[in-house]
Amino acid sequence: MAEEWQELRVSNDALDDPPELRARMDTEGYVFLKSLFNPDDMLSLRRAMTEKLQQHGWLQAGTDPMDGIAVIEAQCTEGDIGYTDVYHEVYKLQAFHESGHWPVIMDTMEKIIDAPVLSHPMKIARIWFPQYTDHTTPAHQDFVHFQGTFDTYTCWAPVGDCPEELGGLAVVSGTHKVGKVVDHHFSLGAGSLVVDEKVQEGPWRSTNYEIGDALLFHSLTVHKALPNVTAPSIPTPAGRP
Ligand SMILES: O=C(O)CCC(=O)C(=O)O
Ligand SMILES: [Fe+2]
Repeated sequence: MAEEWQELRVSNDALDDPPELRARMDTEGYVFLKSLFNPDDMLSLRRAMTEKLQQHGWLQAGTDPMDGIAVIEAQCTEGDIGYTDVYHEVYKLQAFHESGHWPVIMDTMEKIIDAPVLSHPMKIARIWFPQYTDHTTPAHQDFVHFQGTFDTYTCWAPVGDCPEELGGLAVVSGTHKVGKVVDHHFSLGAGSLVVDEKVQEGPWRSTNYEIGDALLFHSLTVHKALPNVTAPSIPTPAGRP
């Protein structure tokens, strides 16, 4: 059953106005930008990642890895040995780590924070099996996982179109203003921690993401993934071009 959410505010109108971008991050705890990344760059990354997934048995042999057709029997999650083995194959890709240094994201973050940017060494790939919804990433603040300084921002970007049913990211606007780490407790799902209580009531904001879109948010902004409810045998859309 689909979850309720409202559309993210699109901030492309403020791309040439850094103080306005900064004001939106300060007020809402996120900045959502359509087509920030070059879709060709994202598609090359998608190919490199999905080829690894196919070589290691998570995507059906003989299909185009770009279609992302899962082997449903291979379902596994963070914490399982089998998950880590394949995750590490993706994590070894230089192109994956380089994506966190692409000039467009460095420049955009510099506009938002009005200071030099350091790309955090910890990149995360979120690779999730269809209809494995007990393990959908629960509501959390990223500071819990990254630590360091609250002045840390996440860029979440899909390597293909990511309509609602594929389980894109959702945020609760303004939740970073709490100014601290709120209590979390154990949960199934990526990261294994969920925020306690009220904040989970939302309202949640998300969108039908397209390749190239980027959601930037503060380390204290509460966010989660929507469940991936797609049928395993349906190709997932790679997106433009
Ligand atoms: O895409 C997802 O499943 C959620 C990613 C996320 O919030 C995280 O990795 O911290
Ligand atoms: Fe997160």
